[in-house]
Amino acid sequence: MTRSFRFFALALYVAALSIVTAAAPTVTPPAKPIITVYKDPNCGCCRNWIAHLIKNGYRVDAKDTPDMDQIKKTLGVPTDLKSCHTAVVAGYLIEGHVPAADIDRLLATKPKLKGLAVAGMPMGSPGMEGAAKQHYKVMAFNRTGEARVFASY
Ligand SMILES: [Cu+2]
Repeated sequence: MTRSFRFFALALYVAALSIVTAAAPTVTPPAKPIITVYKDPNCGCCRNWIAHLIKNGYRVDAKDTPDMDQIKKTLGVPTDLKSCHTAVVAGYLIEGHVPAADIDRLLATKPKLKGLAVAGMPMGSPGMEGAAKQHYKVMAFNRTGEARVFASY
């Protein structure tokens, strides 16, 4: 084996090794942010929605309060989009039974919005599972309360 061939073989080996290293993926997904959820202590569907969030990788800071109307007023939930719980994540408001997938999309695209809402408590939305299923819309609203459809189910 000539000296230059040995050097060439070594260089090849090093190159192959670095390709293998680069190809090995780091599979740790980025942690999802904490969602603060304000809810009435007696609200069962609120607890079910929290379970849905946790199942989808969110960390939840649940805050019980007997005066949800005051919370909604303070945070600025549009009157016609009110539901049971009100949540805050990464500066966005999440009102009602919004699916985790829509929160994922909101946080991935970071649109100029105040938040998302599912008005009322439609059957079949996350946390409102049961025999009956209603069609419902996830609305995106801005600071002035203007809303448009973000997703339909
Ligand atoms: Cu509810």
